[in-house]
Amino acid sequence: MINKSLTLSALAISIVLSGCSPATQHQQSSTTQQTLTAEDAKDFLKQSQRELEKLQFPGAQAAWSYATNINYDTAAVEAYMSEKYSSKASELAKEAAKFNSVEVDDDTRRQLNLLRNSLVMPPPADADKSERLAKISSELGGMYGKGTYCRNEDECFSLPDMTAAMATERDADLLLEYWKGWREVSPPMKDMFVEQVALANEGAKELGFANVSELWRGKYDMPADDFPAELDRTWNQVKPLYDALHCHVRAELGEYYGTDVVPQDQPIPAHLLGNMWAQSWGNIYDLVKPQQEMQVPDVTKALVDQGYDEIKMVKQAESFFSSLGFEPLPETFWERSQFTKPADRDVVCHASAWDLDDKDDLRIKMCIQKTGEEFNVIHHELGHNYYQRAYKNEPLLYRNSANDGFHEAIGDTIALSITPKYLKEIGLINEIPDASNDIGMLLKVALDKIAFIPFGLMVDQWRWKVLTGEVKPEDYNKVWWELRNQYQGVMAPVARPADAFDPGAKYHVPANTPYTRYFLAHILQFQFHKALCEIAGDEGPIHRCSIYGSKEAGTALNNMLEMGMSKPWQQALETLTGSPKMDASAVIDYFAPLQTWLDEQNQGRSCGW
Ligand code: X8Z
Ligand code: ZN
Repeated sequence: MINKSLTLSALAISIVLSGCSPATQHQQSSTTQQTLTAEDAKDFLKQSQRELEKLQFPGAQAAWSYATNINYDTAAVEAYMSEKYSSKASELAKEAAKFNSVEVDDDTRRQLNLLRNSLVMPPPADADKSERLAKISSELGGMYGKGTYCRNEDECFSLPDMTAAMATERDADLLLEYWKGWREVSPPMKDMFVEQVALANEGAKELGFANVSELWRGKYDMPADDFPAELDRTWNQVKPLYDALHCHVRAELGEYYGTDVVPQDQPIPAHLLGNMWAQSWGNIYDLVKPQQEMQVPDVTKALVDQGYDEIKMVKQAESFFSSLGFEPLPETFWERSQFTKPADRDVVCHASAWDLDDKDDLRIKMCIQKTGEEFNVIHHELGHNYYQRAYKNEPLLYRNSANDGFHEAIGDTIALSITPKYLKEIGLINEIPDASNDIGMLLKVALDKIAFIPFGLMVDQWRWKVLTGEVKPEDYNKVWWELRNQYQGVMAPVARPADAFDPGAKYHVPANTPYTRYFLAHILQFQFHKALCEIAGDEGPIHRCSIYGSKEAGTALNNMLEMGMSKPWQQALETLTGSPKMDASAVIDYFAPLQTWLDEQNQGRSCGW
């Protein structure tokens, strides 16, 4: 999550058009058009920016205080500020509609449109309902943050504890215990979630959207109804690689746990994949690795051996960005960030990056664990911070990424450059394994990145159905697992109880963070990496390329970041890659040797589910 989703979007801008249908809204604007000019529109945007900023920054501080110290009072202040911001933004969005029929330049039109659809959960005009929506949002986030699983009265586990256990434990019964245990956090969320959906849909309708799904799908510089086809197109490019990876992983897990635990003609049970949500599988590399001995750097071990602490991990990540020519992070970043889980209070441990004032008050909020996986997450979060800093001089409505997938892709792009060559350069390993070890390395990366892709897609396939009302509350969990099965080939390890609300056990559902962004990021980061490697003049295979130290690559990247949201994302993509089209062929190229290897391994196996 990034600061914008806590401010501009999650604080939910909405139009207050009490009792007005969209048709009335249009009529209203056409009657005022004679008196309003393009100049008026520009003035209006300037004034709106000033008014929003006044509420946005204290709102972000309230959100920060809550996320880093969950209690009764911080919850109240956060909900209060969030509501204040939304109602102001609503008023402005309503006024913006007056310019619907005024002839304005493209730039002005873009900003006026952004005012209308930067929302995530738009509140209804009714003040009580708007307050209730803010309160629910705040409470759901807190419930997730505070969540624990207690085995008995004196033995409780936090999510970071269980995340670590899911990564390293190999006892299927224990894994199942944690898997089920964490999912006890979400049934109490369900009623509020249902209410939230209804309230936000009411708000979306007042804005002229059919529902929140249409609003979410409408943020991609193309008609909302065309967007899902773009996702399908790219997913179909990657699917053969995913299917091959799935086949191999299922077969190896069947060898390890037995085919009674991992049936070879069914989806893979979700508790065995090294991750609480079975969303990335790199932690089970040792169970599925090639038979032939392969040297693959163990970054977790290297960090421990070299005595890295949490701060040193962040400093190391910062130095990568510095090597590209980005300015060091400000002193306040080090003073104000949350790097480790405080012992004395509840916090939201899920990693996020914040920009509190659109000047230079950048921070991350994490509960860092000393692992290679978290080293990547640190790069991910810093990517958000450097993006935020790069677009800070844009007008308020453009202070965001080209689309939300871009924001999620930047740090990951940098992390793709954490290659053996780079690890040697910074002294984390002593030798660069030769090319005969590449399959091991590619498999490790694919377990994280390729395994993630269908998960990145299915979360919002579920949410869109929920938000349109196509799926009713009584079927929420059933449809969740149908989609898990369909896209990922993953199944619940045990029959789920009637009151289960498993989507609520995934951070982004109670936090209302749209998830398609991560799917997009997992495609885009390979396009970015490929382009940056070319600019850096790296001539080797793309999976061995590191852009570390390339000022040329840094400048090219910054040129795109600086644009913020000022132009359609296709244009931002073209600025860096030379093409306006999202395209998974960079993914396919990157993993080409692995696809060949997987196909060989899978010969004679029956694949699919
Ligand atoms: O939520 C995140 C980031 C913060 S924006 C840590 N990610 C998704 C997740 O954890 O589910 C990164 C990858 C996917
Ligand atoms: Zn992120």
